[in-house]
Amino acid sequence: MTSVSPCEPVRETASDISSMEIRGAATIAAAAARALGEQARRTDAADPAAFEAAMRTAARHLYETRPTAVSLPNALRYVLRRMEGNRVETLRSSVLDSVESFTTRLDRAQADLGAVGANRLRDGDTVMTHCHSTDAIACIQTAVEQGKTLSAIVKETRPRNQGHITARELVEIGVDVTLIVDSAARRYLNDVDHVLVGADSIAADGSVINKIGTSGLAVSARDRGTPIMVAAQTLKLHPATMTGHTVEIEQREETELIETETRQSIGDIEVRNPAFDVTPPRYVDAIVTERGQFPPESIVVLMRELFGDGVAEPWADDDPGLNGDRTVHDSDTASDGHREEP
Ligand code: RUB
Repeated sequence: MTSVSPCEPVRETASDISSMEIRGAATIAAAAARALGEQARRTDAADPAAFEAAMRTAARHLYETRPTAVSLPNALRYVLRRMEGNRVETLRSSVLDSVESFTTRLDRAQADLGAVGANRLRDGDTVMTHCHSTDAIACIQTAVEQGKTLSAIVKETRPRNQGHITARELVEIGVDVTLIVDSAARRYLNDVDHVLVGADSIAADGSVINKIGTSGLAVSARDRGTPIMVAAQTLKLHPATMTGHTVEIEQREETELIETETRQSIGDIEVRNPAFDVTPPRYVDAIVTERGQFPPESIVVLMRELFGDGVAEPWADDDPGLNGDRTVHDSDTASDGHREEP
């Protein structure tokens, strides 16, 4: 089989995901789906087999960018599984249609999830956030639109300070924001009514894989009796974890933590920079999705309903797959390869 290199927009999107110009699980999924659409538009394939091969190559290229957010393989799966036809033009239009339906579903899911999450927030509540999650912000935004006044204590989220993005967006929607260093979280938990975070993957056992620091925050919050709410559309459900696969935790560049010169001046040290961690289900009170809220232990029921017992891996020529070949460490999850309604 001839291997064609992905088109420019696919390579650019992949590069932006790797460098985190495009970041956050839902945003990555939407960008990857749109990039597949560009590939479909630009593929000058002579026959259906060549078109399909080009699409799979593009999907693999996108897949290999970041390993932890299952929204990425779920998005790729959603689009590729709906690729059908025995002519190039039919295949192309099926991909373009599914890219559009995927992005529409994504927006609708976030709005629906926001309404469910907003019901948990009362007028006058204070929320503590970690990292930047569009799903979490959707809950706050909907609550504000319902007329509730909310305050937020926003963890800066080292090393990349995604908390600054959260702070800016919350200010824009009229929330009072207090920014804190990550290590101050426990000190402020007494002032907080909810911890509200997003997820990159949710494993079949209800474990939540999210930005590094989430698990420590959840343990402290449980110690203080503060409820921990995870906002995660079903795109974040990791179907491969149903069959025992684990979720790979991305290790990022050491230079995100410390400049080379400073490091050399310290001496012979190891530097580790895991981007995500795993919060066990016992520390999570509710997983808020567009299908309602779930205790983490019951998320597997929803996962089975959405994915069945298996996970197709249509980007692989001979099917090693986007999810199946990833080793997960402590847990795994999430996606949107949904078998489901149109
Ligand atoms: C982002 C992160 C977010 C989830 C959910 O990590 O951990 O909490 O991706 O985001 P990074 P969303 O900045 O390393 O991508 O709710 O927007 O999908």
